[in-house]
Amino acid sequence: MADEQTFIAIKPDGVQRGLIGPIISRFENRGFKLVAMKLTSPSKEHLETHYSDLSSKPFFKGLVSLAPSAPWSGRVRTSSRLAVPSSVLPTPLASAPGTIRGDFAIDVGRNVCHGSDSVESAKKEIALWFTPSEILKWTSAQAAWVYE
Ligand code: YYY
Ligand code: MG
Repeated sequence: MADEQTFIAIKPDGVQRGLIGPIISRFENRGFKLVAMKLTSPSKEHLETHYSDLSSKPFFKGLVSLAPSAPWSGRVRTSSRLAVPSSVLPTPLASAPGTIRGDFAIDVGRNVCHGSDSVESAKKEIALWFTPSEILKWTSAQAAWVYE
């Protein structure tokens, strides 16, 4: 049974390219359960907090304006394989076909989505983007057909 939550953000390039639906479908199709979602235009300060671990990187200033973002109930390692965090494989070129970045992205600064890279960072990110009351508790009728 799912006992982890992950945080996925579709970035402005993903929104502009009309990929909200296709990206959400990837997670639904894999068996993830959506527990909260918002369409938002975060402040620079909010994004600086989200990406605080990257503050010394040369590309830090360019990381602005994320858009819709969502925590999903499922397994973080599975969600990472859907998105492929660039901390391990920085370029979409290195992302395998079949992953979101591997199918939809070419350049690292236009990699269409963010995905938490660990259970620990997912907890921090969900707390940064959502209040506890925004996270829905619901039972998916599919759960027994997704998890053994
Ligand atoms: O978690 P993930 O998004 O896969 O990568 P991070 O290493 O955390 O970097 C966050 C974000 O920064 C990445 O999605 C694009 C951007 N970025 C960049 O523009 N140029 C790089 N060389 C590395 C990362
Ligand atoms: Mg990261």
